Amino acid sequence: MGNGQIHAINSFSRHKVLHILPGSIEHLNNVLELKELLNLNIWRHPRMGNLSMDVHVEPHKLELVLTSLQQIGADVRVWIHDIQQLIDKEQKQTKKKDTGFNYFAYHRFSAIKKYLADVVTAANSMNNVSAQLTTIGYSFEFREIQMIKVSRNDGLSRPAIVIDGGIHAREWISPATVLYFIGQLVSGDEFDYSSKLLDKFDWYFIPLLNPDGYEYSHTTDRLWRKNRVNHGEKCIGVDINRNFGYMWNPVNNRSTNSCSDVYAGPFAFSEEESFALKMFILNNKDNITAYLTYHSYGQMWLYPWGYTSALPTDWQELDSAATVGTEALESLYGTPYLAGPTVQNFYSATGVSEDWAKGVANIKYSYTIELRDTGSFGFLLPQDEIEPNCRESWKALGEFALALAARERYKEIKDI
Ligand code: 0X9
Ligand code: ZN
Repeated sequence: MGNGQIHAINSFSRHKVLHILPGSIEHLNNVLELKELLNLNIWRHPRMGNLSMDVHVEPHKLELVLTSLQQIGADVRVWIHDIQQLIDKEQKQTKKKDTGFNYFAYHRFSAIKKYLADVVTAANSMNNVSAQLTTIGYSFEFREIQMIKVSRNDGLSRPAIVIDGGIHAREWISPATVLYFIGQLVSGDEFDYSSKLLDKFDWYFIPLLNPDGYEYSHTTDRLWRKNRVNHGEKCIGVDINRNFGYMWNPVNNRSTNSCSDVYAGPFAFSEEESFALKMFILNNKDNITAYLTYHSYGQMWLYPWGYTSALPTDWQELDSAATVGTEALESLYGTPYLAGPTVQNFYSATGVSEDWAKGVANIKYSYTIELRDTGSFGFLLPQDEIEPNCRESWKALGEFALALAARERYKEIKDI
């Protein structure tokens, strides 16, 4: 694969995702050793209290993996039989719409760029909303990293909520969700949140933080995760969500292998994408109440810390606000979401944006949100799930933000 061309059709044909359930920590360690040895790609990591994981296995490794798992004594189920079949299914399901932007399809970088420009034009013809587009940085391949600010146009400054998407290239549902949020806020929404949300907050969206990786996942390798930087090392790409400068790559947890999917980079903020977000946030940090970074998959609303099982002192406030979000989300279609601390519910990782936003930029309400699903399709979420995913996520965001606004008001009243 490579050279920016469309990858060979059926390049993931007969590739499987195995759902592995080790019976004990010892089994788990054996499975993780096997994963290192055979260079397998983990789609979903084990966590405290749930040792199961989803692992991508290429056809030529399958037999060896299955016999090794049998020897280890770990339970295994074939979760996805043929990754390529899901990729084909995902591509086919674009709903045709006659006019305007189709929120319920996955789009390329250029279409997203055009959409954002159109939003600005549309907002400028309204009399109570303003949308401003800025480029907060350029990727390694020189694509714009765009940020759109949506606010009332009365010249007042309000507490800000910052939302990003697309840190990980293959998680296509993430930018799709953030684009939907922008549309709802600017043009109005079915739940009547937009007007209230604009009265309470200034909104900053970076829908596609990793444009190079995203394009590569469209043209060449659907399962690409990192950016496309070339640091002159063996392999291309850094995991932007390991590159933030808080607890960056501590010695006991080093990911110095450039070929790893979670390579942390040569130094903290070595990457244009993480650096751009850092500069924007630091320049505005006193106004920012919440930072939400959208990923997939797992259906979770997670708060710090991501690097340790310790909790921040104000974790209960973060927990109750997250729960407002997940309960609102579930009320629409009953999609189960878990609200909780990252390490207890997921796995620990260092240099993640959620930790940096709280630990360094001091943003109180910092969350990683893992969108649909729980593994049936994983990163290859079919396009017919975009709409329900977006509607429920918007409901969650609306209720969450209104709950924060109510708290802020309570604080102001107390301060008087
Ligand atoms: O590993 C990540 O960067 C995030 N998950 S994903 O499957 N979208 O790649 C999670 C980041 C949250 N923090 C920690 N897990 N520590
Ligand atoms: Zn992710």
